[in-house]
Amino acid sequence: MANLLIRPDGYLPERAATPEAVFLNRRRFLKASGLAVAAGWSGGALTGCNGHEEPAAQAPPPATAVKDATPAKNATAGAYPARRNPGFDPGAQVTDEKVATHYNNFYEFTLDKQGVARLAQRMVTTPWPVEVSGLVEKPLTLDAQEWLALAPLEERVYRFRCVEAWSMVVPWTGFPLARLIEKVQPKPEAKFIRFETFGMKDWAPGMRDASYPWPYFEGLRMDEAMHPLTLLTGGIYGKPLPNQHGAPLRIVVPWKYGYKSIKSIVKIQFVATQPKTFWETLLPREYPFESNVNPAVPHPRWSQATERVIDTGDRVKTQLYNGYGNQVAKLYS
Ligand SMILES: Nc1nc2c(c(=O)[nH]1)N[C@H]1C(S)=C(S)[C@@H](COP(=O)(O)O)O[C@H]1N2
Ligand SMILES: [Mo]
Repeated sequence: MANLLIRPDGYLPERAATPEAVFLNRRRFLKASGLAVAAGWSGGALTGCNGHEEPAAQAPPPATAVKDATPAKNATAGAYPARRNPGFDPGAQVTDEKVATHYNNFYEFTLDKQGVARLAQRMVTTPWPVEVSGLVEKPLTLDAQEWLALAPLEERVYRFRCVEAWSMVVPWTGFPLARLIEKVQPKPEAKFIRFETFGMKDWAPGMRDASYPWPYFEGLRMDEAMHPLTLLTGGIYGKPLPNQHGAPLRIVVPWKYGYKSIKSIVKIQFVATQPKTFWETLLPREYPFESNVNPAVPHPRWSQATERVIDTGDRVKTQLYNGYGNQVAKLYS
């Protein structure tokens, strides 16, 4: 069991972290490990994000409620709920919180969307160093909560569309990724940004499946990353992100298919050439780098013309750029 307590490279030794946080985290972590072992892990082939969802997949949330992660005293303590920015209102009903928080894609844990919330409890998200490096004048590693204290947090209600043809409408808390980018001062040669998720196999049973190129990685063009809609995200539904939604820090790119919105980021690298991405590496024809939501371009194995709203079950028409064309179409003309 001892290896379960090893932290990712660069993590503070436990004695250097807030003792209360470490104690609480360790208790939560050990408890979660037991639960996770009991729940078991059935490794799978390439399914899920590259497999069409079952039409009747909607099930009620599990009876055992998942407690929200209790954040340690940190740089963003007291910042939630952040003020909602009325400029971001998709004019659609916000998805029921219980449904959204128990219907997750987070392959590091399991391909079972309803199983992610429970398994993800074993992640320890404080401290959480995030390295920002590569072609920048001022490379910097800060804790996720320090990065999130870089600019005022605000709440934005965004439409969110998974490539599997389901969708939700959720209030995220964060600020434009552009604020982080400005802080580190990219060099002119930096044309793309590469993002990477944690690599802790001991936390995440899904990572034992060696047919995936772990850790999860994604990328954006610099102009996409700088776009004001691209959100550096630390919260959802007025609270810090629960682990299953990508705690403690993720991005949300609302005009692209969900897999571009990488979770639980530990590394942000500025690079000169287009980086490979996790899904593109697996299936380049199905999950190209750009991956803008487009109802007119079917996935090779299913239509993208409509989507299922996860809480109501309504089937609605998918919109070009997920409804954000007014703001982003100019990036692609
Ligand atoms: N690290 C990591 N990030 C990820 C994924 C993942 O499996 N691992 N899944 C992606 C996919 S396919 C979707 S649809 C969204 C789901 O986000 P949510 O669970 O917060 O709704 O996360 C994306 N980010
Ligand atoms: Mo997805």
